[in-house]
Amino acid sequence: MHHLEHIRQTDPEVFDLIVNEEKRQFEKIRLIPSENYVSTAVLEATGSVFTNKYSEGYSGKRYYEGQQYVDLLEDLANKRACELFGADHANVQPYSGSPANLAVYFGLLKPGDTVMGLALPHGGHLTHGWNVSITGNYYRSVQYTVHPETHRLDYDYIRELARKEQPKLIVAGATAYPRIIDFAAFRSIADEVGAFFLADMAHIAGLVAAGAHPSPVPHAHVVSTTTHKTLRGPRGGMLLMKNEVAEQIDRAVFPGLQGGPHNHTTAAIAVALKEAATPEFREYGHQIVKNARALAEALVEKGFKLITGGTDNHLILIDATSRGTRGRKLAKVLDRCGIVCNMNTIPFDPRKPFDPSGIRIGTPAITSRGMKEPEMKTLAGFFARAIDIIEDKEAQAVVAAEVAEFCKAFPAPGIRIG
Ligand code: DSN
Repeated sequence: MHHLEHIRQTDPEVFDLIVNEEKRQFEKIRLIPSENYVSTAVLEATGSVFTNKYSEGYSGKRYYEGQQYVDLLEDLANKRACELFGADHANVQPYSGSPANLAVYFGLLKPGDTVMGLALPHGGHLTHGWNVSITGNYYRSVQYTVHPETHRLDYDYIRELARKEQPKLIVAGATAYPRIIDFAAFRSIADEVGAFFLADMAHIAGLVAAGAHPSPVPHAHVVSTTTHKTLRGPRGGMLLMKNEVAEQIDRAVFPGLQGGPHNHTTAAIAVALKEAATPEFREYGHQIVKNARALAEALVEKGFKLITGGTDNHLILIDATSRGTRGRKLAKVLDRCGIVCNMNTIPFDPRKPFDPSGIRIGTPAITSRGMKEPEMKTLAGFFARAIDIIEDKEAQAVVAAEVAEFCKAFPAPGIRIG
């Protein structure tokens, strides 16, 4: 019997789409740094009957009856989150990273207050105060950039800017920054100007859990994260807080921003947190970084210019113009070659966001498949070939077939084919 037999019977159209997506995820080298493969256990929890239950409120204080198991589940997820990250207090109800960040703004600020975050084109996130986001509209947003020459965070400049602008909230964290973030420095800047410090560790949560990146938890008033990137859980969000801000922020999540929590997601977060507390996960987190370093070195050898010259974490930002192309074009050609990444702006990009200079790649998903340093050299070889055949769609299809063959040796967690 097929593992999706019930969907096959009920809805063959959706069945086909899921099966095709499984095949795509199995046959491609997935390098989008915010994506991963969850375990079958996480998938089962996501598909569990907890999806049937409404639970507005918090454990012991709900607005619906029938919470005998939901309360135990949410308590368990919160306890595991606190233990794994050494936090005072956790909230696993945010639907994803953006609502988690919004809850922090809503809980700690008044509209019009000044917030300071890393500009989106320099590797920040929409919800760190970018102008098209609610966070750049309802608040007075001051954006910092990376250093014009090193393309790294410049803590002296950020401190100066904070002194001048007097933010109520400073946000650290990134979606396209390949270096370690000094969270202690951010906290000292926040303390100097009397600001709250929010660390958004969505991209690196799994590295932090594994001890492969310094933790923001001891330093930040509140840490936000998604649960589905390096942490390898379901799509969801989570907040880790100091006790002093916990009540305000919990109230901002519910009833401030959200109704009922997604209990099936809570179940899967609990499973993922258990998995992330194992020695195997520690090894996984360190291997993500080793793979990223090996891939960065191999790409440099093939003539690709990397922003900051390399990486300390899971992510690499490539300046595609260094190989005579541009981000959008290279991302599309790589996709046709069976290698999936995304176009991305590079710091001080002269090109537009929908046709930027760079591409962003990362190693969380391929490391989940057991790829190691030798495979990173093979991957860099595929990148170089993609450049050589950039206008030749037939040759790109040949590479895609080779990539699919290469992937067969690396079972993908949660994917039941191959
Ligand atoms: N969209 C996520 C990413 O790809 O980095 C950030 O929210």
